[in-house]
Amino acid sequence: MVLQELGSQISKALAAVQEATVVDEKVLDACLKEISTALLQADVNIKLVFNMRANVKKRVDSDTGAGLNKRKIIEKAVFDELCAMLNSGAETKDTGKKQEKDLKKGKPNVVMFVGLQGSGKTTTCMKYAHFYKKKGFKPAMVCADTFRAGAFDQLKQNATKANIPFYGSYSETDPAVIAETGVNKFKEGGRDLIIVDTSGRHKQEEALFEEMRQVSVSVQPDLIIFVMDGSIGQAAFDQAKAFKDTVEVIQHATTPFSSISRCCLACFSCLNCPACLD
Ligand SMILES: Nc1nc2c(ncn2[C@@H]2O[C@H](COP(=O)(O)OP(=O)(O)OP(=O)(O)O)[C@@H](O)[C@H]2O)c(=O)[nH]1
Ligand SMILES: [Mg+2]
Repeated sequence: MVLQELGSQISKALAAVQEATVVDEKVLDACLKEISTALLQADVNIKLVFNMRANVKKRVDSDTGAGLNKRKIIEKAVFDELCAMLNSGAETKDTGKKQEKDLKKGKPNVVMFVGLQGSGKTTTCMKYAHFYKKKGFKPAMVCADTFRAGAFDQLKQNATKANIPFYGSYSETDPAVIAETGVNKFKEGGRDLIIVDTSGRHKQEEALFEEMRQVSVSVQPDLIIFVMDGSIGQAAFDQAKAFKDTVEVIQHATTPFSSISRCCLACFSCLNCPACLD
């Protein structure tokens, strides 16, 4: 819903440029003001909105020349800036190609999921496993959540339903030990996508952050994905930063996908971290 509204407000602002008899500074400013207001209402970080506005203006100023269609230039500049805002870090400057950590079939890719309590990590782990299974990978799941009672049962139930091998323990209390044992077991078993689900934690919970760091050290993940609940809005930024300062977060996922515009992607683009499963 939020995404739809945002899209139609941006389209409306661009349509006004198309309809203007003369496209001058005033028309461009009005268009950018409308787009900026829509983005701010969608909870996008103010710094990003400010940058978007400045970059569009800069591009329009430098690209406009005799014979060039100013309306098209504005439309393209806005489109590119919005893509860059949502995709920061996803494209390399020189090749324009996705800088995503490509998972390579036949080699054991270890992917660790981290995030706040209840943000959707376990659900996203399952979606991720299912997605890559369909692409021909051989996923396996490791439950390194010893914090929440029932976490292992939840993962076990979901993995069984999706027919994905899993590992966890009811007796071991150290998540780093479980994670390492599970990852080694699946590496030996020839699995090429080993997903490590971890406990939920908040940036003020130092011990839990230390635990997350230890899990990361024990499994040496190829990729760490931060999962956040899109409805937390601007608070996503501080949390994301705390996670990224502790472990090397490389991608992020927002749940549910429909709330994606509620700032989280924008906040994350500040951290130079693209979305997974896009
Ligand atoms: N609609 C919707 N619900 C979701 C989505 N992802 C997770 N949920 C729901 O959010 C709740 C928490 O999801 P979990 O995947 O267990 O979250 P978690 O981060 O693993 O939780 P903890 O392990 O307790 O930290 C569950 O009721 C899920 O069904 C999503 O993409 N869409
Ligand atoms: Mg969980």
